[in-house]
Amino acid sequence: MKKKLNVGIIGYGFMGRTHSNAYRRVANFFDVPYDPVLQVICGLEEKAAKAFADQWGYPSHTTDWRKVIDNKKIDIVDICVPNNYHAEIAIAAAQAGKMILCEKPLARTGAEAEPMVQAVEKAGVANLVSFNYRRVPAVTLAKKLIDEGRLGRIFHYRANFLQDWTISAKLPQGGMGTWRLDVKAAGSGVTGDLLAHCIDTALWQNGPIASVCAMTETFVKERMHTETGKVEPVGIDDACTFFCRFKNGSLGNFESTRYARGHKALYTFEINGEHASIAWDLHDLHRLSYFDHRDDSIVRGWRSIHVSDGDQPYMGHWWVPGLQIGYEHSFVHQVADFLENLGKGQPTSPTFREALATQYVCDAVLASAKKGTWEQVKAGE
Ligand code: SOE
Repeated sequence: MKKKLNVGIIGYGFMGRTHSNAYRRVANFFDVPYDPVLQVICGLEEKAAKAFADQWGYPSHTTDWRKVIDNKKIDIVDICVPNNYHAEIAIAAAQAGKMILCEKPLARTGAEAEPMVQAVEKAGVANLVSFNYRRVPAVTLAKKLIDEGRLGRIFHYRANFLQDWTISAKLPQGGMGTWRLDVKAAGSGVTGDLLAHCIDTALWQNGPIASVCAMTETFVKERMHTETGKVEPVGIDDACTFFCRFKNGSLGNFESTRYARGHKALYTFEINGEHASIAWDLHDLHRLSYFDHRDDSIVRGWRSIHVSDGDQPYMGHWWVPGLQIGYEHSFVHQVADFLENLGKGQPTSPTFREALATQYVCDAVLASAKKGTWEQVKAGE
């Protein structure tokens, strides 16, 4: 019998669902050394928390996150609430000796994230930040190809994350569903919400970023605030574009917006190296485009790898070659890696400390946009 690990999830929104699904599925498909058991769901409203508990098979629910932390039975605290609550909950959970999974971004700023890193390291508890796209098999395969040296020296890294859901000026800021538009809750707009994904993937694949030069824009300057009922200034960045220099000498080019009509969640990246290039697109997430200049010239060209074979990352755990998986599986992979590493006494990437590096890049991007200058990125220790 595997040891059971009791899980308490704080937050029953979109991310609460992706994480609940991951804990439910993981042991069916991965031979993980522990059995995670959903024990308690916590959310703001009693009725919604109960409905969530019933739907996902949680034996209990609460509206008070401290009860999750104080519950001696709980081994893993999983944080799926707006960014302004991450620090307080994570620090309390670490002090109570709980393992922690925290949704991205780790916090609103680097300064807010630093004590979170200290708390988990002082308590010696396992910790992970949910940058789930790393664990889409095609993205993991891209990392493997880079690590194998197939691309050779890397010259360019470019990434986009485009959406269109906040174009209407009638959309409010604050509250369930629209807290991402409220700077007090989110910390920033597309930079912390979307570019943080691109930055995390880029740091993982291509190493540290040394300096950045950014511009941001807030297209809708005032929105009704759901909590005050008043029209208030909007403090988030609706769009952000930045250039950067990586420490390995390559150049980076990143863009994100919630004003690209027609794009719902178009995360793409392209990496150009001396010998080969790689491109990926979230809307076609199981495919990896790969060009290798060393191929015979008469057949040389971009190939589209359908990442679904058993010897490609994670895929041996799912169906049979040729049958693809989707977005939700990246969260299952994240929990699988976490449990597997836990069994070996190893950390799982990105830890809080590793995610702090992403936070520092976001800080530098926002500072650069504000001042109109190039900014050095604080080095993650
Ligand atoms: C925002 O719309 C959002 O849900 C992000 O918060 C997620 O991190 C991203 O994966 C999809 O878009």
